[in-house]
Amino acid sequence: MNFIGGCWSPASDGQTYPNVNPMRPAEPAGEFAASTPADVAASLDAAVAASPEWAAFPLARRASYLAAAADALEARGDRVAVDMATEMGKPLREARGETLRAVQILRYAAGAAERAVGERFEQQASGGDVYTARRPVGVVALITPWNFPIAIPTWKLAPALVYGNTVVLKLALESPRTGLHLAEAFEDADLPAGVLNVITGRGSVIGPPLVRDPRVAAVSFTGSIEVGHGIRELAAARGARVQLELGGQNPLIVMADADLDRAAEAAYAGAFYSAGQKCTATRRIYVQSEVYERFRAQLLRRIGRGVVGDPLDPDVEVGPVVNASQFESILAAIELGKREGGTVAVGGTQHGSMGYVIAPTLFEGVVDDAFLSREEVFGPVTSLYRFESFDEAIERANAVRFGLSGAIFTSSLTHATRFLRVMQAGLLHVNSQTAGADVHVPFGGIRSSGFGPHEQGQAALEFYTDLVTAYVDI
Ligand code: UN1
Repeated sequence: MNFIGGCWSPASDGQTYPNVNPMRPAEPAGEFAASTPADVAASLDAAVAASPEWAAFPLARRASYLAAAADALEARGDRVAVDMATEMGKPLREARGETLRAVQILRYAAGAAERAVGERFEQQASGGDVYTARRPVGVVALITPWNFPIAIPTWKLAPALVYGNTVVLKLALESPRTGLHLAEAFEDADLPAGVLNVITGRGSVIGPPLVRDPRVAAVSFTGSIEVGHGIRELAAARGARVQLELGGQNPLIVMADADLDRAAEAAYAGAFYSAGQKCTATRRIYVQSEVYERFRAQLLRRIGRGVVGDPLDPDVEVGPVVNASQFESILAAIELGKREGGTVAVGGTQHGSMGYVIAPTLFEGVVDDAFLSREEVFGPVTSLYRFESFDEAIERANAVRFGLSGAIFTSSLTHATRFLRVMQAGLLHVNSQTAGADVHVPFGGIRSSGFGPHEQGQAALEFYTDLVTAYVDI
């Protein structure tokens, strides 16, 4: 069911689609509304109608709904995590963490009521006040992916709502059940009808009418470059604001002076947690020649110890990928990696015989212009490269069109500092893995990894508000 205007309703024509459990594809996993352009129109009608009253509430009153929704989401946290593991395969331990992150995001956004929303100056001529203020942009459309099915919808809608916008949230086709928990949490919080509207269904059917509608002032999207660029074109054509979070091809550099235990653990987690289905996942691992063999052995041992399989098993670290087509395309990319001269050090095939589980896969000997070195393979696949000098590592790490995240392991202040100056990425990590995001700081990429203001932290204010400057004389 969709959540539109405070009510639960089926798609306008009653159509549904089946959801698939990637660990047990043969078992039914629920039916969800296959929304139509008419459902988009209804949700926009509701968002437009709710907008003036919501925008006029004091910030602290809007924040109180977010705080209440955080409590409601926390109370249903276990169910959210199980639904997430079931419908998109994220292992329970990470699914729990992601749910807590969503709760934290709501609480952080609620705290906006206690933070500055502008700056005060003195006018040059009169000495009177001149200050900046922020206004909601109006109705915003949020188009979200399946790989962080609760955190990403939350990090878009929390700032959108607290700063006074009303929302139409389109959930990913593959993970509707998880996202609908958010609608339920806001319903429990007694959010006024129409402030948050949540719809499910196919992006190709409901995305274009949503993005094209002149009532939508801003569109925030996380997903693939191809879809993102299409959205940007549609939105830009009518002058709407647009924010895109796209892919990554994130490097991890291991210097000879690094703590190799920590580096190997970070490589494992960065490449294989969530089955590598994070735009921040580690796709390339550059290791300095002197420690290459030692690091390789350590990483292989870690992979050997890794627990792979059913995402509902609380010990499992790597579960299935999201669906059959991702499974096929990741296996095809592995074959291409081999044809292009790479060797598989471990993995490379399905793990076991159940579900869409791919064994954590480590390549070696992949050349710099190979597909695996340049493009994003959204699965548990990473490659090891050997380098001699720091400058060489940086040059090769930067030789892709993406710029989301990058990490270095080193004990040298010089290497760390130089890395922080020249690594082409929006998220820089010294001695931590490429993935992960704190809720109170900006998140986003440069180059082809993103477009528009970054998300989260104070950066979210930029996207979800208009800036005005007020001159006041007496
Ligand atoms: C994280 O690394 O924990 O879609 C967050 C993605 C990113 C979020 C990554 N937008 O994978």
